[in-house]
This record gives sequence, C-alpha cells and structure tokens, in this order.
Amino acid sequence: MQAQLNKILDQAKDKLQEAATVAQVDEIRVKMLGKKGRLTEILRGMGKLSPEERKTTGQMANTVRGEIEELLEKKFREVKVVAKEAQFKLERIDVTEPGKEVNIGVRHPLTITMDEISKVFTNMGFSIAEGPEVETVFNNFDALNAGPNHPARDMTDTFYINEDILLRTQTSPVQVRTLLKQKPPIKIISPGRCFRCDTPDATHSPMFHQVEGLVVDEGITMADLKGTLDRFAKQLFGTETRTKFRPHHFPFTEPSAEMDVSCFKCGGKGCRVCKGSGWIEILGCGMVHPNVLKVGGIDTERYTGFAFGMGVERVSMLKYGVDDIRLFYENDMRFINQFK
Ligand code: 2NL
Repeated sequence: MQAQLNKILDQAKDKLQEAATVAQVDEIRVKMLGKKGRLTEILRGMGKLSPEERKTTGQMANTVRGEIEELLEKKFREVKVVAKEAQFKLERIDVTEPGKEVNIGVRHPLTITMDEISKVFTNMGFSIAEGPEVETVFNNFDALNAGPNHPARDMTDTFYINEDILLRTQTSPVQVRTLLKQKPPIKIISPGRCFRCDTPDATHSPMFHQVEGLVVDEGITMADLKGTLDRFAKQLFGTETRTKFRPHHFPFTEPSAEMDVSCFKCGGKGCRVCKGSGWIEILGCGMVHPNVLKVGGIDTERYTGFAFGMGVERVSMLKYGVDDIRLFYENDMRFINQFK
C-alpha cells in the first residue's frame, strides 16, 4: 500500500510536469485527490489493515496528499502566470499608434442658410409650418388668386401629377392650409422644397428651396411688413444693412413689393456681388390679397396680413459666394466640407 502511495506521488509529479493549462492542472487534481480519485481509492482499502499498519499508512497518505496539494498549488500559480502573460500579449495596446479619425458630418450649406433664416423669424415669434411637396392645384394656384389663365399654371412651368395634383411651385400652399384650419392671429414661416420645370443652369434648378412667411391679425399694415423684413435683413446680413422696397406684382398680394438690401460686400458703393448697383434683391412680399384671406373664411374687414417669400439657394449663394446653383446638389464633399 505504501508502494502504491509512492507510485501515486510519482504519477502526480509526472503528470504535473506535462500540464500547461489551468484546466489540465485541475483535471489532475480531480484524478488524484477527488472523491473518485486514486488517493481516496487507497484510503478506502485501509479498512482491511491492522491498526498498526493503518496508522503508518494513514500518516503516509496524509503526507502524500499534502505533497500533491503543494505541487498542485505551485503548478496552478505557474500556469496562471503563463495564461496571464499570453492574454496580455494578445490584448496589448500600442498607445503610440495614431487614433482612428472620427468623421463628423457637416450641415449642408442650404440647411445652414435655411436654419439661419428660420432662427431670425422664430426669434420674432413666428412658428414653423410644414406641408406636403405633392399638392392640390387648388392650394398651389386657385387659393392664391392665380386663376385658370395665370401663366405660372402652364404645363411647361409646373410638374403636374394629374389635372388636380402637382409638385408645389412655392411653399405658399402650406400657408393656405394654415389659413383653412387656423383662426388669426397667424404668424408662421414655411421653409421647404419646391419644384418648377426649369432647365438647370448656373442660376436655375427644377428643385429648389423657399422660406415663405405669413402674418394675419387685426391692424396689420405695410409698416409691420417693412419693420419685420428690415429687422430680418439686419439680422441676416449685419446691422449696417439698409433695405429698399420696390413696387412689384404678385397675384396673391396687393400691394406687392420686392425688397433689396444694401450690398453686404461693399456697403453700397458698388462691387461684383451687387453688379455695381450697391443693392441686392432678396425677397418678394406684399399685403395679403383679400381674395386669399377669403379662401380661409377670414373677415377681410376685420383682419389684414402681410406675406413674403425668398429663395434659399439665392440667399445662400450670395452669402457664401457660390456661383453655380448646381454645386448644392452634387454632394461633392470637397464643396460641402468648406462650410464646416
Ligand atoms: C418670391 C415671392 C412671395 C408670398 C410669397 C403669400 C402666401 C400667401 C398669401 C400671400 Cl398664403 N402671399 N406668399 C407673398 C409675396 C411674395 O414670394 O419672390 N418668392 C421667392
């Protein structure tokens, strides 16, 4: 029996020599010292021994167990260090390696301009209204006092889906929708995408953006229109900016005007940006035509209003010195990244 114990100790030594992983060492522990292990097997057989022999064998078994436990302990520590080292090697981080470039997106110049325009008006208490790009002929033309013979309605100027449906040619139908469902006071702007049959060139695109505005309340006059739009111009182009209103014609406003701003480049002396005139045309505006207010069932004896509309591309091109409208739609990052 004592020979067997020595054999177990030798076996344990041999096996542990070869073990290289925590799992292998643990397997040896179970085989040698576990409930069904070699040592336990021997201790079970001790019942047959004389008390004398039992004592010495028992002592020896305990010594062997202690020695194996010590060996196991030592080997466990060893393989754990090896495993850690392997893991460290695998997970090693080269802190001197340059970081990965984080590519942060930029807003499109048209979005920047549209946001800027919107901000000026929301700061003055305007709400933002939105509507569909596919509209009814009624909301886009009839409701805006542009009767059946109005030239803008022509097939060659407008994208029709069918006789009654089209791609909106301005964002005014959004204002018409507001007039139809909301009572005065109304104070909204409608930024959005519009469509017209145009052959693309440096200043034309069949798809473009507009910001329109509409104010309807008791006692609204041309003075409100001028005050609001003059303030807008000063906020967008600088406090030195002066404005000038020239008579014009729109079917949906009466009287109508176009607003020019003093050139933000030369201050009015005349330069390339203002083509020598010192003034730049920015938007169209006017007092809302009574026929348009009547569409919304608004009492035209009690209420009056003003409205305006501007092209976002035009404002953006002027502000940033972009000389071709098509650059906005090509999604060339070399162009867009300039507006970071
Ligand atoms: C321009 C001129 C304008 C309006 C748009 C409008 C809307 C309603 C009633 C009356 Cl619901 N008017 N919109 C008024 C005047 C001018 O746009 O040159 N846009 C680029």
